[in-house]
Amino acid sequence: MANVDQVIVVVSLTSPAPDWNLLQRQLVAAEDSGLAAWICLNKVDLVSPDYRAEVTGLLDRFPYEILFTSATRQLNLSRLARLLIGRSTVFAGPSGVGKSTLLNALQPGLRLKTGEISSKVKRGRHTTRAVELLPLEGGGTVVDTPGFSRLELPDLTPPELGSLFPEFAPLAPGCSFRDCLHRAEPGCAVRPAAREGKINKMRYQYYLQFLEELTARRRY
Ligand SMILES: Nc1nc2c(ncn2[C@@H]2O[C@H](COP(=O)(O)OP(=O)(O)OP(=O)(O)O)[C@@H](O)[C@H]2O)c(=O)[nH]1
Ligand SMILES: [Mg+2]
Ligand SMILES: [Zn+2]
Repeated sequence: MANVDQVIVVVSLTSPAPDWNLLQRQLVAAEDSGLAAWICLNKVDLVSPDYRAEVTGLLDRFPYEILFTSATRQLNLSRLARLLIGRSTVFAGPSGVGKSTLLNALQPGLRLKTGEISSKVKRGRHTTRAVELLPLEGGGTVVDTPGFSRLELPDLTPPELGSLFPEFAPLAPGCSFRDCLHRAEPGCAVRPAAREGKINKMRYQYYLQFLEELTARRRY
């Protein structure tokens, strides 16, 4: 999308449950497009402090800022509001996570249509149908988008994929091989960092999975 500065990746803590795989794909896509990214963990009002702590642990050392919000209870929205001033921001994420509800909470005049969550499968019902460009009173633009549940990786070579994980950058010069893909190469500096928890383990696991996926495509 042209003229966009940043993306807020919205994840719902429950109903629907977080899709971490999709989150990682969105972050890779944002890096590939040169967009700054923030993670909004919404519906914090619906989960226990224990679950919140578990998620905080899972996302330990993520190289992106994480905001726990409740759109309906209007919790923790001020940081989000400040991020939007004077910039063009896309809100993206699965159907039903609360993208439109968040935008309405940030600027009630928007009156965006919001949907119900299906009681059976706990998913959204694709309430937002088209990309909507909305000017903000405080300056800036937000883009509300329809929810999606699958995202293909961009066409990347394996070294390009690694370059889209910003936490690898300070470590990679310590790898023995200059073209190290941080898989099982001897003298790799990234793999042990993930094992020791110096970089986020889940992200490293998804890196390996995405690497397999790109290799299987053999498009490069
Ligand atoms: N309890 C709670 N419910 C929320 C919160 N945010 C959104 N919801 C509810 O979740 C449902 C879906 O919200 P929407 O804003 O329509 O979700 P969306 O991400 O815009 O979904 P699509 O337009 O289908 O992509 C609505 O019933 C909202 O009231 C929240 O922070 N807490
Ligand atoms: Mg919506
Ligand atoms: Zn390496």
